[in-house]
Amino acid sequence: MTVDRGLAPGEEAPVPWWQEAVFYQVYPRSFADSDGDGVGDLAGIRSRLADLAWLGVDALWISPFFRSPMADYGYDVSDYCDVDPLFGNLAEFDALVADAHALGMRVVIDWVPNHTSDQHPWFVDARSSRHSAHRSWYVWRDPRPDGSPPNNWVSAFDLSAPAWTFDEATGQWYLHMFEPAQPDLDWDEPAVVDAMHETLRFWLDRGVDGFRADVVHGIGKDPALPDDPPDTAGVPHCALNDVPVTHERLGAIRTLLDAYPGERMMVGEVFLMSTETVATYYGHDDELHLAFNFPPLFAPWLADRWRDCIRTTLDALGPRGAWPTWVLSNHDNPRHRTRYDLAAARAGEDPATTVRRSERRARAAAVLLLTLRGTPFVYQGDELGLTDADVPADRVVDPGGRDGCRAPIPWDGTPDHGWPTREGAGPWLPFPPDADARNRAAELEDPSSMLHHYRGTIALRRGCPPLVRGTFDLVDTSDGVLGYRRAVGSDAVEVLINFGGAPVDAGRPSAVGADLLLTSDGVEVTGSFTGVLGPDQAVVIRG
Ligand code: TEU
Repeated sequence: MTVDRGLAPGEEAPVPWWQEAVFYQVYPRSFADSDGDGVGDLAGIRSRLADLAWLGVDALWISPFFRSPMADYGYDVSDYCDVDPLFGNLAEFDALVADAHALGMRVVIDWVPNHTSDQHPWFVDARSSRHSAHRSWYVWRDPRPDGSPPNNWVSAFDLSAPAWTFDEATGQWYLHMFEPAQPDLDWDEPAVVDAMHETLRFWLDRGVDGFRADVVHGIGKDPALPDDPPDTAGVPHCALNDVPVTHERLGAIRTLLDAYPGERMMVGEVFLMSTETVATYYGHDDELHLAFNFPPLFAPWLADRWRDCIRTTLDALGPRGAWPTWVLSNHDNPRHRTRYDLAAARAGEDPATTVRRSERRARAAAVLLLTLRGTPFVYQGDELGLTDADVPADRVVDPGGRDGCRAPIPWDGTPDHGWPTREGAGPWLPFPPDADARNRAAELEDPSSMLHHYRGTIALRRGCPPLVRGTFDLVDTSDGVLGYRRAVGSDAVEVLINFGGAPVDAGRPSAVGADLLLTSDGVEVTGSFTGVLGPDQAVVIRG
């Protein structure tokens, strides 16, 4: 992937910060609580910035903290330009950004352009009458002759429910790809485009480094609102929506961002499962700077499947000069460690074996995430090796069944794990399993912990140009092993990952004797590679 930037021979192209950065996703409700109400907040995040700088991450993506009735825990925004009192206020946000910048970390915030809350004043006005000033800001349609919704689209969290809600008072249906409390904006209305651009400027002027744009491929919809094809029955419309006008709209957003100094960026959540299609949302370096790519988030822990994911990604993005992203976990899906363990159980692995392998697999996955070509996103708590919380039925709160991965971060081994709540009721969700032992304070004390493994791998990456921006080539290995070579000129490293639970000859005779730079199991890293990988072991060696 060589882009001609008109440089002198031997001169290295400057790389935008977001290509070199390790991002860390903060889900504010569950990160850290400063005021004892059991819900995390901005001051809580601010109090932990030094810990994140110590970990070595370069940028934070903070999930929504805007005013919201919390029907979807902040992804239902009722004021884009204010902080919900639950999380603090604008002054605390400014202080958070200033402190993060002083520590050398960028701050990227979530922007939710596809829908607002039904409590947003725009929608309150829109539904007040067919003739209201904001009626055209949302997608309203008459019922079909039999009274049914305008088309067959289904919503994201309840696949048996239409993506439409009938408004009795005004006699029309409104569109919502998610909850009824999240009406979709109509970006065909120029006033919506202007108003949403204003919300970007509001935060850019406050100094944010960029945005993670929620379901951003939804800002264009086919104006005819045709039925989804019958063979996609049961697939939410948000996983299918892909129309040309969205690209124009992203181009305008890119122009807006690029007009600001300081390389402001946008990483889009394009929730489409075809990586080839997702690639089109980068445009030709004139739409999204980055887009999430979800097949790896759902990929099982198998060497062949990962090889396919990597090939597909690099083949789809490479020709456009588009920079990949890698995600193993986020706030919408079971953590990868939980997914891999559940898949092993389903495949008949003995539970005692799973206990032994679980930590090793998660450690190898960290090496994979942090050494692929592209920008890695670490989800809060993955650096502690957390698994999902068991959430009893009477504590389930999320309409999308995603509470387990949103469990609060256990900061220490005290009974409240760093979440002293005023009424002693504890945080809004239960803690992940084993929080007495698996918490930040305990892992900080233990040099062999997952926390130190993440820190060490991030540090290795930072000091190793081939891992940050080098070329990428898959290499031949034995079965069950994934191997790749990263290089900048003659400076090269090789990454080898054993996806199996038994020692294996990696099938890389040429690598025998190479200097070991990192082993995922934390075993002595001085010395040279013997050619054999331990069970579930990843190694980085000099190429
Ligand atoms: O997610 C969009 C999305 O498509 C996923 O929620 C997907 O439907 C889900 O992972 C399937 O399990 C974004 C946010 O990340 C999510 O938290 C919000 O609930 C959603 O948009 C609506 O804003």
